[in-house]
Amino acid sequence: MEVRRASINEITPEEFYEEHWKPGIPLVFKDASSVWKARGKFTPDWFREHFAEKRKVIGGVSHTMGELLDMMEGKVPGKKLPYPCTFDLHHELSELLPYVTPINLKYAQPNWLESNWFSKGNWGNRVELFLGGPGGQFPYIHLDYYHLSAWVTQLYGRKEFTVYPRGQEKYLYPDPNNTWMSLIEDQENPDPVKYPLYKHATPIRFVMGPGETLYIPVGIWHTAKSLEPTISVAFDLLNKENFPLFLKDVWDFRKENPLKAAAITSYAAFAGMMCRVGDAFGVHRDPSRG
Ligand SMILES: O=C(O)CCC(=O)C(=O)O
Ligand SMILES: [Fe+2]
Repeated sequence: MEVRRASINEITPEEFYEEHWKPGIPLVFKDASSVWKARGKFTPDWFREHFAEKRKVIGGVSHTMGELLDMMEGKVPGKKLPYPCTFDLHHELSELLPYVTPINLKYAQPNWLESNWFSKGNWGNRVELFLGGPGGQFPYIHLDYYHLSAWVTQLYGRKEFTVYPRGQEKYLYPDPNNTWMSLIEDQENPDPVKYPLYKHATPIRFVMGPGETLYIPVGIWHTAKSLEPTISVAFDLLNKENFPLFLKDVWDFRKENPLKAAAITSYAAFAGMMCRVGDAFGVHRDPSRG
């Protein structure tokens, strides 16, 4: 299996919805990010110019953005930028939102995470800026939290992505306590004694460059590695197709506290129903969310 790469001239939002979103087939958009002002602008120097003093605590240590960028570019001897190093755009860097609007790139819609119903609370609904240094690898092969589909747009540098065709979780050793993450430690050379079934897996690896967006459907195991200094923005998508699995996670993640789980799951079920009605009426949602 190869991942299809398409330009916005080659696929309309409607075709995307039918051919990729509904059946859950990954796609690389070559240039959907052309609607974002971030395209071409997000470089380490631009971040230094505007946000050098912005602070982030990583592993209990407070760093400025300037220091993080220096680590990312290999300018601090002996210090690598931990991967992933992320900023939640809504809560930590909302100044950047105008540069990534509409977040949905005109393809990731309808997205119920744009709706007021899901704007409060923790549903995995984050828009995240990723900074990565050379060799920085996502810590585990995983499915995205809450069965959301993921959209990752590369804005600076190249990143290698690995996706696994649907149905291969039996070769990937999901952690029984966290069924969305694999137990495999060394993703490039899984231990054949500990993980004998991995040899049947057929990872699909490809490199994404600046401007490209990867759509990772629900249920597709994946991971990523920064090949050089990189800047990306990731957001998630929820709508009627992945809502049943999402709702199950809303319950499962809280079931130790059944009263709270029941209250929150009931709210989510109601919110989903309202979004379904909103879809039917073509309601306008906030394109700065996602
Ligand atoms: O860009 C990456 O490192 C992977 C992002 C990802 O898979 C995630 O945030 O869930
Ligand atoms: Fe992911």
